[in-house]
Amino acid sequence: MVHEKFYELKEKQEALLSRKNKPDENFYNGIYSRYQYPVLTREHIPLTWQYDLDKETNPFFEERLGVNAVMNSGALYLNGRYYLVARIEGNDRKSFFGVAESDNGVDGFRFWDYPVVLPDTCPEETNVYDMRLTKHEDGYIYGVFCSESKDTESPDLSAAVAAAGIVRTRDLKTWERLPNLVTLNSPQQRNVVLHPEFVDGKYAFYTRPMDDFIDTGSGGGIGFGLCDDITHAVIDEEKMTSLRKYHTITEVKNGAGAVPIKTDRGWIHIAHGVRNTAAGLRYVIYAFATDLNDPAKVIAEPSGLLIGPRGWERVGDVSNVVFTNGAVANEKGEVYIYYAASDTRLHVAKTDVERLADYVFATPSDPLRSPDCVKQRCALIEKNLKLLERR
Ligand code: M1P
Repeated sequence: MVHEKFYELKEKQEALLSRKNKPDENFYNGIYSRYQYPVLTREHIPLTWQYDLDKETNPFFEERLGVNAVMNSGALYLNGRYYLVARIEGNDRKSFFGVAESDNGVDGFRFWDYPVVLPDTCPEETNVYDMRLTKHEDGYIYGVFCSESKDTESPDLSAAVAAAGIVRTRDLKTWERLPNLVTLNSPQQRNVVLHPEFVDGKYAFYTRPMDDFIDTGSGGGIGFGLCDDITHAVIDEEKMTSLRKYHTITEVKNGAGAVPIKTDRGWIHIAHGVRNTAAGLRYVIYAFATDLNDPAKVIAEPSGLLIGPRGWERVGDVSNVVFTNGAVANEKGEVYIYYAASDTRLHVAKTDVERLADYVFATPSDPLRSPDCVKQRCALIEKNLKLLERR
């Protein structure tokens, strides 16, 4: 017999799932609107994933397999629908993926009946997370994610190794696992993104070379590499694209985020940058553009952050973090940027291709020194005051 508590919780959850989301009227920057409510939280997880509904075996209706957080999600726009492959973290700290679907991209996301079951081909793999979904011109949808294993060479119990796992699918239901990406010059990789088009007839990846699991060490920023065969992906040379820079939002590290969006002015990338503070690492989202014919060549770099953690976004399991691994553009040119707050829940920001391109190409770049930043700001003020005087 189904426990009566299930129906009570189900009704509450239904209210949450059918709640309409609206732009937050208290936020304005002209670049995007932030939405009032998160699009996915732990409360969106089907009760059947967490509870044994049977009153006989679960008389107190206790959570048996709890979910701690729903966050960094790959995104895909397909045949008029919005799909998120969310990172779901169980109470046991292990992450896995679940597909949630909506018809408008800002609310009504519902998880499918089962989480994603990936082929279990790597016995040493302990944790998987942060899938980027690329609809590639070869016809497949690829998922590139972090595949984490224990570092068996180190006596430190926390020592781990990060690699880029690769899967592909045509329907987000059946997944084929391919061997992990091999980068000959970088011992570890995280935040790897597959470019949606062939470059010089090859598969192209944005990488994030790292010497260590947490510290990127000598890794200078976001890399870019080509490989002939995605079924045995090997990159022998990584060029650098968006660089880490002293006293900027990318000083400690950065990483590719969403699959780049193609515009007539260039590829727009939405990535993350990390700096250190007395309160720990602060993660923000930034944007840049690369050349249409050479997607490794940065052609526009607006100064500073695009999305920073604000208000309640600043608080969660890993506070002061916003992180994206999914954004989509639909046929109307609307852009939905899915970003997780503090490794706890997933939000959406909405803009459009024209507005985003204007931001990327018209925002001045970071002059890197306070005196030059003041000059930059004074030039803006002077222009504005002259304009106001003429009225
Ligand atoms: O905790 C913040 C983020 O930390 C990692 O990002 P990076 O590799 O740039 O440090 C990722 O593990 C990400 O999942 C997480 O949100």
